[in-house]
Amino acid sequence: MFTSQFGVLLNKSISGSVRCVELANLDSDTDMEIIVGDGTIVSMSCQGHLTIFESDGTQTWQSSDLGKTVTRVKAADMDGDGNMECEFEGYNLE
Ligand SMILES: [Ca+2]
Ligand SMILES: [Ca+2]
Repeated sequence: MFTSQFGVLLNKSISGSVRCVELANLDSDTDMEIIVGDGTIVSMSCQGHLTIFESDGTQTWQSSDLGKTVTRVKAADMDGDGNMECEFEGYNLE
């Protein structure tokens, strides 16, 4: 299953350089979603996004520019309400 999902990822392009990947079942169906954090340095400042793909490779969501290079992303039900949350870490050059 994981080999197939990463195979899908390798055939996708993302605006920035891929920095981190998380697999999580965000919508509680039968498939894992793929959460990708990216980052790019533009004019001595960092840009980055979180992008979510379905397990078949369909992009379903992308954040606006987070103003950081995303270095870590984690998905979990952090408040115990049954819905998944995502947290990320990132850095800028300042
Ligand atoms: Ca799912
Ligand atoms: Ca939750």
